[in-house]
Amino acid sequence: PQTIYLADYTPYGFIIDDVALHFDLDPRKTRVKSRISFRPTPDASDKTFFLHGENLSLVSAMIDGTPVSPEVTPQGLTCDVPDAPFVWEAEVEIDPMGNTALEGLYMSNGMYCTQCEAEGFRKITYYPDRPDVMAVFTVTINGPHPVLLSNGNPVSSGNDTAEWRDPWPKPAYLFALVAGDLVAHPGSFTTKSGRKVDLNLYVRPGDEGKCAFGMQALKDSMKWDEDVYGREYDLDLFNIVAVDDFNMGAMENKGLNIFNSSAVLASPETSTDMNFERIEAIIAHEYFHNWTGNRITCRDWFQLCLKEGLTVYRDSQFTSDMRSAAVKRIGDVIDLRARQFPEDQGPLAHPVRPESFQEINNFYTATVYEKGAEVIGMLKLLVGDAAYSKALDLYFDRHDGQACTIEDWLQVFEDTTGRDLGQFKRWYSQAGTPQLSVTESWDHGTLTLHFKQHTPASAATADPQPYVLPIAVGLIGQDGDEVHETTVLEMTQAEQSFVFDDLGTRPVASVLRGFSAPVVLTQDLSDADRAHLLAHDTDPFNRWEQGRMLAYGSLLAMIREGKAPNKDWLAGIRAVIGDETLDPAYRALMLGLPSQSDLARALSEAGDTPDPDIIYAATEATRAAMADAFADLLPTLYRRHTVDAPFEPNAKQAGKRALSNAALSLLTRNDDGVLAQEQYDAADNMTQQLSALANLVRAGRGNKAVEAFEAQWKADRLVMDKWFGLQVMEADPEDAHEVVETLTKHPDFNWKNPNRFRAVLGAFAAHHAGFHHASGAGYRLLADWLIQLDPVNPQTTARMCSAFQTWKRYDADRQDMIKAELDRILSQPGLSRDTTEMLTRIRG
Ligand code: BAL
Ligand code: ZN
Repeated sequence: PQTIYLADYTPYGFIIDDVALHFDLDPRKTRVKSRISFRPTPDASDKTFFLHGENLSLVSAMIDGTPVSPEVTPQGLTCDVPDAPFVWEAEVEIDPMGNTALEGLYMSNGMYCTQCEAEGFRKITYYPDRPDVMAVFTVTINGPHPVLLSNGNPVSSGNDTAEWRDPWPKPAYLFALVAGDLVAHPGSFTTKSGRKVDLNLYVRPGDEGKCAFGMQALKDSMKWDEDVYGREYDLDLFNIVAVDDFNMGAMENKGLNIFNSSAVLASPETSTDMNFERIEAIIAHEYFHNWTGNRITCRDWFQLCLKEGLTVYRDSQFTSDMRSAAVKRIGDVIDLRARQFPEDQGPLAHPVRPESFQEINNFYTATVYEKGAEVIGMLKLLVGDAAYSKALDLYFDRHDGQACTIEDWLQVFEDTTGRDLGQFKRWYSQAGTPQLSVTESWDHGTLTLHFKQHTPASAATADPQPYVLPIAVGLIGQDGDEVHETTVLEMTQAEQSFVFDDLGTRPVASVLRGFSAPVVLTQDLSDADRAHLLAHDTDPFNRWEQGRMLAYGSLLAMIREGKAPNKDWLAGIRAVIGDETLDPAYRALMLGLPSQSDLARALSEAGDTPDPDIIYAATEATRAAMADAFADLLPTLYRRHTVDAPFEPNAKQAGKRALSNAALSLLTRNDDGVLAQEQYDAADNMTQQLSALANLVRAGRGNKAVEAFEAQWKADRLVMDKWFGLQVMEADPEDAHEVVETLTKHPDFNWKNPNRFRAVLGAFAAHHAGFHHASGAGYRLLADWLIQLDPVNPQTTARMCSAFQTWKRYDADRQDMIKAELDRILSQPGLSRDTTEMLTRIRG
């Protein structure tokens, strides 16, 4: 496959003034007519007239009304064109029903829908399918469906026909079309300048009862973007459509967002508190793209982080404001370490702005999204809140309507603050997770912190140079009081020291507060100092972090030397979870442990070879020790935080449920599941029901509840995804691959549906000890399914290949078995470009 390089970017040779599309819908033979006004770009170096096009049957083509015969390849077409403005007209035929890759125009449960980002529009018609070509679209749709939607505002509609016009110039990746038998859940929002916007959430009949929460989240997002970023919505209408078959979470098409139904449909009976929070965040994310992505888009796909990093950052600010900032920050760091760190430390490492790719779909990664958001958080910390706001105002003023680069983005900060961001830019151009270490010296009231930073070389960055690191530090005195409030140190060298003086007695340094930079920190603190911070730190992130570091210490000592759990850590956690002045959601996080794959990463970072069985056993023994050490406290925690009031998906109730369910999971180890069964029988919401079910299955007495759950929820595909996933997640490592095999034979295992495939195979890949079973059965099973899915849906297959990215951590036998599976997949004839690129990079 061809590799595309950022360095090769050249502007397109033509400008498009206007696009008119006409669709005659048919499941197998949809006709698409296009009429596009082109004119040559003045001074363009490349005047080749090339239109992308894949899987299209060209019926006819004309230039200025005269038929032409373009040269057509599997990637697109070229044609001789006048050196003056001209009108291109073409008609193509496409097969939405046969489109199982879910890119372009496809069908899901009888409805038509589209996914054009990144390069799906070329499967709809011939077009310069690149984000820097922006145009105004008019769309007419003919088809026997009550609902016919496209971007922008409606122009007219009649029997089985509708016309739409989007006045905002946009790249083709933001095009959308939906047609089907859908029902609307309506709403409205009045913008700060008094314009009324009609809102609709379109769903399949039967899902009407799952719309209210999403609609409220949309209104909250619209208001928040006005209040915090001064951004107002710009059309008369905003539509969201829920679709069952969708590769991603959702898509920000202009005025017509299309959502994976799992990312928008919610009700107390069918959705957990975590689902509600995720749905609120994704609705916000897609809405926020209207300014950071749509009004200002990317010049090319290498700049993906320009819109994604910023929009993730914005949605995390929104969730922090709507819920608890501390809990959101801890959750984001857990997620970053679970998904981005392995990527950044393995064969798939790439800079936040990659410099080459074969298949752009493979770069919708945790690095581009989540590390991209961390980079923006650091920038804000370095320049301060006021300068950040000014820079953003300038960004929106200067670049509205443009397709931009990271250089444009950094320039607004340089112009606002007068800072030179040349070194900061390394966060965009270098791969790898920086390792930051800190040691201390103490001399008569003066504490000096000595920092060293080092970023390991990777395939993407051979010789990483030092970063600008904002390191937030505070000092906690021996009596537990803060003696120095948070200050942000700015580290720019490979080694650098910072001095704090006028201190009486030696304090404990609370370093990297709020996880102020995405690094791996090594701090030479004793367990006693960590316990002191766990008890007294005023920074909620670092307080949690010290508990986590003690947990790591305890677990790693058990894994390496068979030691018993650290009693001081257990005592420290006990004090925090029993402190009723603290937010229950925060205390629930304190009861969490590092995941088994995080432990494998920690062992591997320290030069050890992780044994998944030993890690599993140590985790289980530690959970048992927690259940024992907290035995007298858990029933009180459980009872006090069980919510009796009618279910509301707000942060307050959700936090209480999180704590009572965290208590339940330990209590179940002491009572064999009696309380879990009681909770299961009494549950009137999915948070309580699913948690009880998980505990029952884990306790080995879940058969009856698993059957009852299936009987109750058989008709609800989103709940059945949970049913499939839970049985995999809670399986004993010995049996996990057999559980997966059995589930894949279930009549409702519709493997072509990405949600269902991920529910089973994605959960299996995340089951550390089950997937890495010493027999290699897990590797074989996943490989078999990737081989089966690839011809049907390359994008989802390629994403799931990342399950193998950590293979070099493990022992020689496991490495050999994984390599054999990677080679077996790679040897399949006709393997997709997506999967080929991923596996070639992973294989190294
Ligand atoms: N743009 C693809 C989906 C998302 O990040 O919003
Ligand atoms: Zn996004």
